[in-house]
Amino acid sequence: MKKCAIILSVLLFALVSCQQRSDISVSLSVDPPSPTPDSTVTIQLTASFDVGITLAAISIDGKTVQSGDTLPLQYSWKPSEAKDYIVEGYIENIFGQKKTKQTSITVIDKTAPTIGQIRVIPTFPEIDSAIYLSIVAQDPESRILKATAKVGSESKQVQTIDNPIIIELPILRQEGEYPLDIVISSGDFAKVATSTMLTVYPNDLSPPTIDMNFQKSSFSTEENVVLNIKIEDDTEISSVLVECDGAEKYVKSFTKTKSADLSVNLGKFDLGFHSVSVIVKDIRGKSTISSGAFAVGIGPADVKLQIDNSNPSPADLVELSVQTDETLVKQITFYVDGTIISQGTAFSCCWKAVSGRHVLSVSLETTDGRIGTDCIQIDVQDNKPPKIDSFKIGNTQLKTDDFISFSAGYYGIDSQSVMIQL
Ligand SMILES: [Ca+2]
Ligand SMILES: [Ca+2]
Repeated sequence: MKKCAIILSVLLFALVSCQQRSDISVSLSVDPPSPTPDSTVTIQLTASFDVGITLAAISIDGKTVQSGDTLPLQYSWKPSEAKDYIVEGYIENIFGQKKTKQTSITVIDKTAPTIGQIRVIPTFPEIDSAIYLSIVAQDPESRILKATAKVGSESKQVQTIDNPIIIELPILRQEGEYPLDIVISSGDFAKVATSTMLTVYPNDLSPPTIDMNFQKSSFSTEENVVLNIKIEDDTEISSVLVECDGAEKYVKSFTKTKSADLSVNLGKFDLGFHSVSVIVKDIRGKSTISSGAFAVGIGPADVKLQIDNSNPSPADLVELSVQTDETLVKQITFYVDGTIISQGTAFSCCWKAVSGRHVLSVSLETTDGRIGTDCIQIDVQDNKPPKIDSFKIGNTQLKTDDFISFSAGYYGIDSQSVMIQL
């Protein structure tokens, strides 16, 4: 019996010595060899010599998923993602041998991705400018998706893990409608396609312009504040928004409009200064903001005096008239040299010119208690010749109410003695 044990040990030693010399080979088998996600994959680790195993392990992408001390070692795997995996088998035995075997498994996605939202960026793509597609696509089995976009005869392709997928389209040289074909794939056997139309617009080079002014420089608390706005764009105005003191007051949308003149009634405001902002957008998304301020219940009333004849002769009728943008006129008073010539609600009156220098003025009073004044100074010409009261030649005194005849001839008139009394 003892003899028998010795023979067995010698044989085992001889066998191990033989294996050590010839080296152990390790094998990994994968079934099925090309699995799909969520299918069951059987991975088996074997070795050409499986006596005296102290450690056997299977790892996938560097992470140990199964280990033991006997061979064959088997692991049932359900891959969730379609991609290439590195599977590694490892053994150690009592003889100090360590062996590794690696193989690659491609898990194939056979279900097509789904396409969600497709957006064109910018919303209004223009000729000769960059146009992008943003595609939301989902595939629970594949992280890497390939997208192909074909416009006309040109196509662009990207492969990415980003979502949404962004593709820069070819530059388009002419405005118009282009058929756009999109294919999203997660593998050779998993593709989805869709088609749409892409509209390319002419270039919009500038944001809208805004020209704004208030109906008047100052308003009363009883008055509606009116803002005049003139807007224009090189292609098309989309909307105008007016904000007062930060709050939206007026909004209007446009279609097929390049320019517009608006008179916006902003309503009544409290005493003080107020801010206004006008925001105009064009149809391509460019916008312009213009800001201003207006005063309520502050400042004099608006009044300007005008005359129809600035160089009158005596006895000419001169018309004095008032220009004002006030809407709450209470009383208008016209003066000549401080004397009232007209008072009431008439916007004009007449004055009969008299020679000399005069100051014509007007005072306008509003129902909310503001007063404005204006004046004009004029010189009325004296166009009548001087009146001669008496005329004396030598000892002869002439008067306007009698006359004397002189015979034709020369009379020694001394210039010193000629006296004209005016
Ligand atoms: Ca899939
Ligand atoms: Ca524009």
